[in-house]
Amino acid sequence: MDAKNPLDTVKAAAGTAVRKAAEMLEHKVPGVPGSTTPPLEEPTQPQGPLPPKSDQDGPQTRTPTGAETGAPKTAVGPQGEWLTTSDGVRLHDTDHSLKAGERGPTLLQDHHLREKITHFDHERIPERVVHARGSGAHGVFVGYGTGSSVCRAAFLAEGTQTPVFVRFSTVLGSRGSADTVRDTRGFATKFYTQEGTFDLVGNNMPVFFIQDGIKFPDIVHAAKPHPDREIPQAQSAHDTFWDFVSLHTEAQHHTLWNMSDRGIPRSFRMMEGFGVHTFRLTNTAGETSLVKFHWKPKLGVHSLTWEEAQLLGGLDPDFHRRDLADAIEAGAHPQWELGVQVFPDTPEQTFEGVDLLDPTKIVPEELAPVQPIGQMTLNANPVNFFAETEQVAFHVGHVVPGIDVTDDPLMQARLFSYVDTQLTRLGGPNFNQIPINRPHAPVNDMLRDGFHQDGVHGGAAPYRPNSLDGGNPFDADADNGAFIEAPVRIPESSKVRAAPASFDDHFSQARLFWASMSAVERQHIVRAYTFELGKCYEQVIKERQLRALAEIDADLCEQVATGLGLPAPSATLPPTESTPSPALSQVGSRWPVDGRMVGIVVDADDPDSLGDLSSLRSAVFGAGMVPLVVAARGGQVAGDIPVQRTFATGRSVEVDALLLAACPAPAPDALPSRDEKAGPVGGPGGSPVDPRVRLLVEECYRHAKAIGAWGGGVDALRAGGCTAGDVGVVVGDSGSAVLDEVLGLLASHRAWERFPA
Ligand code: HDE
Repeated sequence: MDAKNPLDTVKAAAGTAVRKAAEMLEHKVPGVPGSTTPPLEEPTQPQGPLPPKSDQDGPQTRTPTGAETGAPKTAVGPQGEWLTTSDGVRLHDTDHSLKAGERGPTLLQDHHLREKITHFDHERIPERVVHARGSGAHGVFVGYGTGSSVCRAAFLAEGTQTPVFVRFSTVLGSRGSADTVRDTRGFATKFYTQEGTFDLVGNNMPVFFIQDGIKFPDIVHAAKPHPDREIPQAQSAHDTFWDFVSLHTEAQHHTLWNMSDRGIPRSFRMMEGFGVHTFRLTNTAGETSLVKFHWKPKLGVHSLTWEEAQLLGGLDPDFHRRDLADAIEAGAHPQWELGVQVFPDTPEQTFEGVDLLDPTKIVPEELAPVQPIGQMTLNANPVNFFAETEQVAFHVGHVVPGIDVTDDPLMQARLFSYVDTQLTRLGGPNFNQIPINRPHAPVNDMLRDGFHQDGVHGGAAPYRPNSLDGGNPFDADADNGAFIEAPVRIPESSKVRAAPASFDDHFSQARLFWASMSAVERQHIVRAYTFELGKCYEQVIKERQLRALAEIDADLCEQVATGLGLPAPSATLPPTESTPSPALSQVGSRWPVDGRMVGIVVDADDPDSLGDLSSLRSAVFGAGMVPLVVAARGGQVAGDIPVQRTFATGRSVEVDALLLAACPAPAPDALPSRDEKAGPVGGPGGSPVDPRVRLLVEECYRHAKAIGAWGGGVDALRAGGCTAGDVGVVVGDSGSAVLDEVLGLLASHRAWERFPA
C-alpha cells in the first residue's frame, strides 16, 4: 500500500465543494421550501415550472442503457405552462368532476377524474423491509490514487471524480418513523463509476447481530414491533428483541454498540460508515488482499444524549433528515474519507487471530490502521424524495473489477436478497432502469422485457452465441475491463449446515469494546441497557440478558442489575485479555464545527441585546455554523433579522450551543394555562425570566452544551441555575468575545466534564 499522504490537489478538488460562510446563502438560514419567494396572492400569469433550488440536484439524464442524453435535468420534471393529462392533453378544470348537472352524480365518462384518482390510489409502494426510513444526498467521490496498489478499480485512481448517491437510514422503523431512535444506521453509497456501479451498502457500526444470513429474518422479526399489537415502533426496547439477543448471543457485540452512543447519532454527517464484511480486492498485477472499508467523517463521530433523542422524537421526528438537507443547503457540505484496513489474503482468512469472515468481529484500528483512499463530499439535496431516495436500489452484488465479495456467510445471503427485495418493492426486474439507478457505463445485458421496461432494445438476437446480431454483445476479458471473480481456492470440505469453531466466540470483542469506552460513555451504556431492559415485560428475559452482560463485564452487569432491581449473576466463561482500542471511543478530540446550530436568545424590547446581533450572526455564519435567533414573538428584530424560533416553537434540542444576549421577562403566552411547556413563571428566587428561556438554559446545561452569556443574558444564565464558573459556561463582555470561546468548546462537541462520571 502506498503510504504517501493523500494528494493536496485531489483534496482541493473535492474541498472546493465546501463553500464557506461568506457564500452561505447570503446569510440566510436554510429550510426555504422553494426556489423563489411566493407572492401573497395566488399567481394568475402562467410562467412554467420553477427551477429547483440551488442546493438541489437530480440524477444525471442517462438513457436506461447508460448513455448520456445531454438533456437538462429539468427535462425529467414537469414541462410547459399548462395543466395536462398524463398524455399531455391540456385541461381547463381540475377542481370539479364532470357531473350530470351541478347537483347530479359524477359521470363515468370523466376520464380526467378517473386518471387522477386511479394514479393517486397507487402512489404508494411497499416500504423497505428494513431501512425503510432514510434520507439521501448527491455528491462526488475523488480518488487519492493510494488505493491503486491494492485495487484496480478505476474510480480509485488519483484525481478521478465519480458521482455518488448516498442513503442514510434507520433499520427498524417504518418510513414515517422518528429519526432519533436508538438503532443502527444504514450508510449506503452508490458510486456511478465508468466501469459500472459499485454499491457500498454499509452501516454506522462495524459489526452485525448475526454471523449467517439465514438468521436475518429471525433477528428482524424479533426487533420489529410485536406481531399482535404492532408496537413498539422503531425500537429495540421490548421483549422480543431482548428475548432473541439474549438467547442468540452472537448478537451481543452488536447489541453493545447499539446501547452505546453510536446508537443515537447527533447527525448523519457525524457518523462513521463500515462495509462490515471483509472484501477481496485485486490490483492490476492480479494480487489479492482482504480489506475492510471505513468511512471517516470530517466532523468526527458525535451523538445525542438519550434525553435529547427522546425529546426530538416528538419535537422534530425529522431531525436527522432536516440536519442533512439544511447543512447541504447552507454550504456546510459533509465529507468523509474512504479508507481500508488491508490484510494479507491468506488461506485462513484471519488477521492477528480475528476471523475475517466473522461479521461480529472487528480488527482494531491500532492493529491495522485505516489507510485513506479517497474523499466523498455530499453537495446536493435530491430534487424529488420518491424518485431518488425512495427508488434508489442498492445491491451488495454491485461490484466493479478489482472489488470482490468473500465467503462471509452473512454477505453471501445478502448477494441474493438485494435483487430479490426490489422485485416486490419496485415492482419488477427493471429497477436498474429507474433514473437514480441508471449506470454511468454502457449497458449491453441481454436482459429483456418485464414490467416497466424503459429500454427499446434493437437487434434480433438477445442470446449468445449468435450470428444474427453480428455476435453482439461480446464477452470482455480482463484487458477490456471485465469483472472476473478472484479464483479463490476452496479447501476440500463437505456440505454442512455448520459454522467454524472460531464463530463460537461471542464475548471477547464485546469485552474489548467495553474496555475501550471512557467513563462517560460507559455510563451512557449502563443507562441504555437499564432503560431498554426496564421496558421488557418478562422478568426472565431481563435475567437472561443480565447473564450475557456478566460475560461482558461484571461492573456493567452489576450496575444494570441494580437499576432493574435484580441480582447480578456471575460470568461462567473464562476471562479474555482485552487491549483497549482508543479508536472506538468518541470523546477526547477536537473537530470542525461546520453546520452546527447556535441558538441566540434576544429580547426585542431590550435594545442592548440587539446591538451587535448582526455582527454576531455574521460571525456564526463565518465559522461555518447556522444561527437560530430566538425571541418571544416572531417577526424581525434589529432591522431585518428574522426571528426563527419563538419561545413557544423553539426547544434546546435543536441547538448545539446557546448564546444568551438577554433575560426576557415572561411573555404573555408563557402563562402556564396557555402553554404547559412554560412551567411556573419566574425562576429560582422568582427571577422574572420567561420560563421557556429558563428551560432552554437548564436543558442545554443538562445536555453538556456550551452556553455563553453577556449583558442581560447573564441573568438568564443564573435563572437557569448556571454560573460563570461552570464547566462549558462562558461569560464575557460581548457576543463576539463569548462566541470565540464557545467555538472552542463546540469543537469537543460537548462539555464532557459536566457529566458526573
Ligand atoms: Fe441489509 N437489506 N440485509 N444489511 N441493508 C436491505 O434491501 C439483508 C445487512 C443495509 O438505503 C434490504 O433494498 C439481509 C448488513 C442497508 O436502500 C434487504 C441481510 C448490512 C440497507 C436487506 C442483511 C446491511 C439494507 C431492504 C443478512 C450492513 C438499506 C431493502 C444477510 C453491512 C439500503 C433493500 C438503502 C437494506 C437484506 C444484512 C445494510 C431486505 C438478507 C450486514 C444500509 O434486501
